[in-house]
Amino acid sequence: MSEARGDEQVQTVSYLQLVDLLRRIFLEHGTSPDVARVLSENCASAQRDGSDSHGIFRIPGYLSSLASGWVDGQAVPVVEDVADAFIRVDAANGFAQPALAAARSRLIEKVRKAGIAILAIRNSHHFAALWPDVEPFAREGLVALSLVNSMTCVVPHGAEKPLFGTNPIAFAAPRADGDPIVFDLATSAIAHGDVQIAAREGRMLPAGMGVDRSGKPTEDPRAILDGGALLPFGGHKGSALSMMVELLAAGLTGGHFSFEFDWSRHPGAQTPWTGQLLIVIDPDRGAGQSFAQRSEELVRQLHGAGQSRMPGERRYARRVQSLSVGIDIPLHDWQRLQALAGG
Ligand code: NDP
Ligand code: PYC
Repeated sequence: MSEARGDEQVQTVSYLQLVDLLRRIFLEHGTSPDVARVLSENCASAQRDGSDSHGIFRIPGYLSSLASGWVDGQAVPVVEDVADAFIRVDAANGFAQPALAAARSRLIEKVRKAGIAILAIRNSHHFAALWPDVEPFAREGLVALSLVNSMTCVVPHGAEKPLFGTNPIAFAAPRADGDPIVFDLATSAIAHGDVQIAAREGRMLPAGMGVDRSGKPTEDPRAILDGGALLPFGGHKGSALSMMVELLAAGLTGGHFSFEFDWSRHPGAQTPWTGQLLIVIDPDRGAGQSFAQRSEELVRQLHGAGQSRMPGERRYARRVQSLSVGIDIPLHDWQRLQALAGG
């Protein structure tokens, strides 16, 4: 049932209802059942946790990329076991999340045996939030770090034209008495998705996020999207991290750098064709004591020092709320999703 929330009519749905609708949409638009399952859970989790730039907002982009033939929704990832602590996956021009799913159990086996393992995914499209890729490892007591590069839209510090992608980094570590510590951040001053949302809502951005097509600083999201570009966060420091993401997510995996693919012949293509690196560590091989107790102590000290909000906590709070009272979706968005699923 829909109801009014302030000025807006919303439909409140359960997480499982949303997963089911998204799964039917992906199937209707040509993905395999496996891909539809993985992407629908990923996208519904982002919506559930309030990761608004990578929830249902992204569905039109997924579908137009699929329709353009740019990404293969039926791709079957090829997993190669290349060393004691190294797995490679060719995502076969499909999405990155099914590639991770295909290698995950072997990756964990290697981590348990060697103390650390690397997963290098190439020939892949990542169009989602990165935290869903790392948080589950921390829930199994492991530390995980992941990097993905995207599409050229960020001007490196001191440069004159865009080269880097928005290149997120996500990290997850277990805690003894709480949800894992997770951060997930674009190395650009703002994610491209948030610029699109601001443009759609007619909002200006804070200063320092981007430049217009002539390279002049602008707070207008439309000027950034219309031939302009983003800036790295934190000047030369964010720029160095973004460079590292290009090197590890693309250079090391065999994926494309953010500037290396040309989607101009695929009108409608929106999913970056790049690579992803995951490094997963068994932390108890380090100090030889319970890492989760040590991270708990760090959180205790951070709280004591006055930090009341840990990264990840906003999402966890939203998750609790979504799972208890449901996920509010603007009615017109819900109706559009139902139409995309074929009624
Ligand atoms: P944010 O700046 O919103 O948040 C970055 C991190 O900082 C989050 O872990 C967040 O926790 C935490 N955080 C935010 N505010 C505070 C605060 N006041 N105190 C403590 N911690 C805080 O993220 P971005 O806009 O940089 O990225 C948004 C999403 O876009 C990410 O999920 C990212 O993966 C995705 N993205 C994906 C790309 C791709 O190629 N697939 C490319 C670029 C971005 P919390 O989550 O709890 O808010
Ligand atoms: O929000 O910057 C972004 C982004 C790029 C690819 C997927 N999301």
